[in-house]
Amino acid sequence: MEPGLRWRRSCRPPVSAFLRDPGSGRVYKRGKLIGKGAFSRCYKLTDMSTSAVFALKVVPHGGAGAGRLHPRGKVEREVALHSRLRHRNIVAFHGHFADRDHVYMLLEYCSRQSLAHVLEARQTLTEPEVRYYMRGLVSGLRYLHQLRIVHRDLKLSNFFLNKNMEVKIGDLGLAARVGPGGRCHRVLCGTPNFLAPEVVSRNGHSCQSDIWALGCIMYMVLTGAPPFVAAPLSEMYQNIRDGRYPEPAHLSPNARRLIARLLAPNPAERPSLDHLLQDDFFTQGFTPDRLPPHSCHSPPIFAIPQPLGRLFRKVGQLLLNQCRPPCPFTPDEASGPGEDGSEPDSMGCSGTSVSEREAPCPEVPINLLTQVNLRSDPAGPEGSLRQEVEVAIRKLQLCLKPGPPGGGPAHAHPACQPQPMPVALPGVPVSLAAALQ
Ligand code: 9ZP
Repeated sequence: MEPGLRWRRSCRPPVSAFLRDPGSGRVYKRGKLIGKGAFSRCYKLTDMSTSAVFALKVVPHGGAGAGRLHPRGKVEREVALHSRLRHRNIVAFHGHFADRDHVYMLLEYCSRQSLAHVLEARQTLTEPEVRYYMRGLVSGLRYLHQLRIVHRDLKLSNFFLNKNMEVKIGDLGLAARVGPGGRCHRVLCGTPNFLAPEVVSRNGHSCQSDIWALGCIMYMVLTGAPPFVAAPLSEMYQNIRDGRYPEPAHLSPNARRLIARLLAPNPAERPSLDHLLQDDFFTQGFTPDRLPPHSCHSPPIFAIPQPLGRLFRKVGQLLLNQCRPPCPFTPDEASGPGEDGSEPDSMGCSGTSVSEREAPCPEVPINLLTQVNLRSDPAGPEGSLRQEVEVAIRKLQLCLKPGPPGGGPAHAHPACQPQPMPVALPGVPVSLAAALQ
């Protein structure tokens, strides 16, 4: 069939293999199709003169012959809003141009796709990862909210990951500015994912409605399922209005408490973005500064620089011994193969960690061993070792802090409830033992 006839039948004008921005004169080469939306198609795009790579969003103009009509003015609104934004946790807007058939938006290319892809591969994420991602999301969202912009469609597939695993909020197609009352009554077209009670009750969308969505997202990445599911829709809306969702009993008490705060039916009771990062979930647990790319498909093991790795391994084993005496492994076995550096030291706490592989007791009495995988790393450059050790001590102190009263892992063995570190640790230099307390 003749190409022109084909697109008129499919109602989509073709996108040229080469595109020229008439404003800048730049020429781009269109790459592979990376996705399709209701009104848009997205491609990888390369600048022919600089080799810079972008994600290209192509939207047909509304009007005759444009196929499925894009609501008039919507793309112009998205361009006007997004093009003014600049923040490391918001997908960068690099420019736009149009021809007879299309509007083209040049957006930051995120080679590791989205958090939806990560969750699909992983089913659930660890709490340190969730803290890492949420810290980035809160930062991007705080920027939007300061500009009185509500996103209105926060969801995992709108959180993009660049090659360094930095998270970026994207797709501002439903974003809108809130009025002086802090609410936005603009009609929501499309199907936003995590509707807040006030949106279900048609009281308008506010910044706090985005916070509700963050609560749904946190629930989803930690449990693998959304808190509210549509069966039937009227029941789901009632559950949303009541803030009633299946209790995620296997999560840490701090995670459960923060989810409950975020999913408060009354928007005024939800924490502000500034208060969110002060929550115990963030302050009492380890947050990595970066994530390894392999965490897109397998749980990460976080690293502690040597020589602390070896020490921590011993401390961990001493604590395991306390956990359920008598432990069947001997001090010889306890020093393990990692000592000579042939196998990484590991004080794992989730996934296939020390608690599963080496310890007789799968539930371990300290937050450290329930929240994070720790592995010793070869020492960094000479000069940075002291600094790394200091940072590691601070992080370990946070991890080792016993949870609040009764606040151990929900499934913990009674003999494994959080205990303060002993004053003297056999075999541990006193100064370091003190630093760890
Ligand atoms: N998709 C499979 C279906 C082929 C991919 O392989 C794929 C790969 C990506 O990078 C390697 C990628 C998306 C899909 N990356 C990416 N997608 C974006 C994006 C940035 N990077 N965005 C920037 N702003 N908005 C987003 C948005 C539109 C360009 N997307 C995707 C959303 C759905 C498709 C593209």
